[in-house]
Amino acid sequence: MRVREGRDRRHLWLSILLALLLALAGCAKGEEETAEGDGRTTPDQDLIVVGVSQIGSESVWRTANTLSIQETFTKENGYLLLFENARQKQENQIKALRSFISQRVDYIVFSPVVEEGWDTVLQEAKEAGIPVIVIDRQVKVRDKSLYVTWIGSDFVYEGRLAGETLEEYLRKEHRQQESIRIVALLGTEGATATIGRAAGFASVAEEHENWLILEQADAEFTTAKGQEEMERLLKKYEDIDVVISQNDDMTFGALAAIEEAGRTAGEDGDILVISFDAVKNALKLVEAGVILADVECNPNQGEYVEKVIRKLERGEAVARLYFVPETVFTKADVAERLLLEDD
Ligand code: GZL
Ligand code: ZN
Repeated sequence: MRVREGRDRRHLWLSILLALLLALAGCAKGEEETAEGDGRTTPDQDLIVVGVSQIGSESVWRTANTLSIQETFTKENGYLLLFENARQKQENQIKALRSFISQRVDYIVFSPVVEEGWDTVLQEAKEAGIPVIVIDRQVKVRDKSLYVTWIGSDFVYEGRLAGETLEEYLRKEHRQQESIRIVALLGTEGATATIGRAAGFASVAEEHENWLILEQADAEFTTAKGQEEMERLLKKYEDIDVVISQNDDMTFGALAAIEEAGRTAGEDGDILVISFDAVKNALKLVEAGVILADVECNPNQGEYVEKVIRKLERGEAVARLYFVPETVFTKADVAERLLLEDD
């Protein structure tokens, strides 16, 4: 999809809008805006306009994901970023995408809160000639040409990593025969992370007839719901051996509920907790032996999106999907990542 021809058409009135904004802000320095730092100047009308619709701010992971976008799409790097937070609502994302289309941005980037319901608005973006890059979670659309590429995590692989780490631990503890009673805290229903992580873990669990998944509770990726659902599960099942919690925010809530119920989490406790996202405060709990394992979910997608946009700007082909690199952390290997994250 040739992008450059469309730019001039779209940019005439955008730079008028921009000049107006700058004039209003009293900092209009005419066309040439000198970027601080490397002294490179990017005339406003040459900025690549990127409209980003972010799901919300439901989790520590999401905050890191937003930061990686905002740190990448700066004026110094040659971008004008239009950033919209949808507060977890699909209709807010669709509104944001429509506003990007009417503002004739150069690129649309978004993380879809759920997989279904995007065909119409993405068809409108296609008709407007605006390339769409999907990040993080995925969309289910009939016409695959409605987006250029998807960048994110291999969630099924993440789920398998959780299962294999539990397998490894139980083998080391000679608990392969014991009945292992498992509950799961699921993220947003219909989200790719939720679907993939559950499928990946199930593909390992089904290899062990002594593993019993008692219940999978919807806890929406938040701490509050994680605590609420864990309290309910602890009351309902007196013997829970393992909690598979699909993100660290729900894990923080679950740990509070476990403590409140007078139980203990961790290798020396009676409930093993496996989590996802590997945010810094959770990795500290891995190091302390409270969380058995934390599957990383790499939030730093901004730089990958930028590489794709640069390729599109050069008229180069891009792949249909890019998996970001990630691993799983246990007590044995969490120290070096924590050292790296130390500011
Ligand atoms: C995963 C992302 C999930 C995180 C949660 O890529 O979609 O959404 O695991 C976040 O923390 O809410
Ligand atoms: Zn048991």
